[in-house]
Amino acid sequence: AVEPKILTLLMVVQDGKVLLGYKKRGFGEGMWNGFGGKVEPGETPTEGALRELREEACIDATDATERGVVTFVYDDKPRPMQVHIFHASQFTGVPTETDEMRPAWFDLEAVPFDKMWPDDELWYPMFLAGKKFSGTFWFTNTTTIVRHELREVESL
Ligand code: 6U4
Ligand code: NA
Ligand code: NA
Repeated sequence: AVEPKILTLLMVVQDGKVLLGYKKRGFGEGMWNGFGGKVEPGETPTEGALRELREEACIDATDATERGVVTFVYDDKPRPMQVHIFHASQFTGVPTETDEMRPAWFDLEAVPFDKMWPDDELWYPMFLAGKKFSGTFWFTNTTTIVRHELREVESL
């Protein structure tokens, strides 16, 4: 089996809003998403998630917890992506636009799912309810889900 690439995704949720970033370049360009990227050699997923948040939004999360592990299999990518998904509600600093991301707060009732990865609409309900979850999504043409598995888990 091909080893997956390990990536992170972190959403800050505070006062009934979620902080997302408009991805200005690279994979997922033109969509809103949490902050994240590839975990580097020698880093834990938590360390990678906090570093990517700092690089992309200029803030430091102080209470990040892992909530999900989701694998994305893209028909046009040689390796699946295993994404460790984190929740935070507290941070220091001021969310600031970077070369990669333009941050904005969205009401939890108005998350822009039509401008996000299509899997997000499926796992956000569990994420926002404070549940832990695990799953796999298989894609064709980069953004069309052909099959998925998703379940709540006791621990990750
Ligand atoms: P470099 O190449 O270093 O600038 P890096 O920031 O390390 O990039 P990037 O931005 O390519 O990595 O990482 C992709 C981001 O997109 C990660 O946060 C994971 C996330 N992602 C990938 N597929 C996704 C999907 N189907 N749904 C989702 N997030 C996804 O919500
Ligand atoms: Na990134
Ligand atoms: Na990176």
